[in-house]
Amino acid sequence: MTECIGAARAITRLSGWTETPGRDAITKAYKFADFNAAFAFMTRIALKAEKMDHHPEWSNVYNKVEVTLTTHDAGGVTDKDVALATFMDQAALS
Ligand code: H2B
Repeated sequence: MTECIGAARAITRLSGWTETPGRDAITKAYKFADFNAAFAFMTRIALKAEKMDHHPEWSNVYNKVEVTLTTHDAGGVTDKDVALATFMDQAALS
């Protein structure tokens, strides 16, 4: 149903995202003022991910959140990943 567009194409539509080495996925590292800001970001993204039924691979260390997006069901990057990445970038600004 959801077609792979590939990481190379996806990152041309985004800012600050790179191709994840060794797999069809995209990665970005966000840095916030402190842990509180990082976790607030993650909370907003978690609610959106549930609504989309599309979930990030991510990790948090203090004020940093490292995110990898791919569509597991499709075996690579799809428009869903671009949509979630775009939402994340907007959420990180506010
Ligand atoms: N998230 C991501 N990133 N890729 C998927 O393929 C995916 C998902 N599939 N969240 C969803 C959940 C699927 O496993 C459930 C059953 O709808």
